[in-house]
Amino acid sequence: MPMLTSTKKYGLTPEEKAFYDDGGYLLAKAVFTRAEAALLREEAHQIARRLQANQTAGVVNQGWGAGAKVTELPRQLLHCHNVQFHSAILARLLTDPRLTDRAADIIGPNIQLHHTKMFIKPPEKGAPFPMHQDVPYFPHQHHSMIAAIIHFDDAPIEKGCVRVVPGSFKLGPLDHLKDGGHHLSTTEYPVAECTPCPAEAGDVLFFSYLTIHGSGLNESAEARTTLLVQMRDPEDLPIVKTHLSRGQGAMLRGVDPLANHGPGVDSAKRLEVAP
Ligand SMILES: O=C(O)CCC(=O)C(=O)O
Repeated sequence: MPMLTSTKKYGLTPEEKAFYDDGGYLLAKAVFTRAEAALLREEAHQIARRLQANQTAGVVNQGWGAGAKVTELPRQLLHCHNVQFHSAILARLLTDPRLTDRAADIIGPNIQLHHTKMFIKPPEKGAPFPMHQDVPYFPHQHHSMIAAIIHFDDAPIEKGCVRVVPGSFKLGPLDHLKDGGHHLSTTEYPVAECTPCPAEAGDVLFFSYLTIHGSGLNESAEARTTLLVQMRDPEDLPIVKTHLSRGQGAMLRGVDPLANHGPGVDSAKRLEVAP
């Protein structure tokens, strides 16, 4: 296939699509090869090493304060937003049709970047995330927003793989507690009782920003390395001016029918409440 084409080659199978439509999540297997995942993993760890050498604020933290409600053990997270500004390999990954063609079967033909977030959950203390929806962080008019978590190494249960509540997107936006990250009650939604999505290097977990998700502590001897790509239909406007980031509004697939239209020329500033 030529490099520059808009022809769709890598859609979801009808079974995968039906699974997503029912559950609001899908673990797509072997989207990238193990060799590619190993390369991406090294790239991610190099970014983390550079940021640490530069003493970049916030690169190593404890994760959400509310992680303390999930475990009393020490918690640590290596974290970097906007990785596409750190590495061309990671920039290229965002428009790879193996990712975006599958996302198009969920969002539609046009896919716009909201933000990227790399997480390295270090061995033995990789921070957990209490169960939550992503919608409170960046609510949109039509709820087209999805996350794709690309796994750069294996993420079995003991590594603190992502967990979900199947079908929970049907509940719509829920009220969240706001202490230490927007999250749901840890007694109502205990992480350990939610459905685990153990993944292998190269797998991609897609889920709606309405799907309740979270993850446990990485208790294993190896880091868990992932890149989360949050993306939306460019015609689905934010209803709150919040969570802006560098690169927001970049097109990953298709076109932006609203480009240079409306109150902001720059799509990252096109944040006014939809009419
Ligand atoms: O990567 C994880 O373990 C969960 C991340 C997550 O829930 C989030 O960033 O909203």
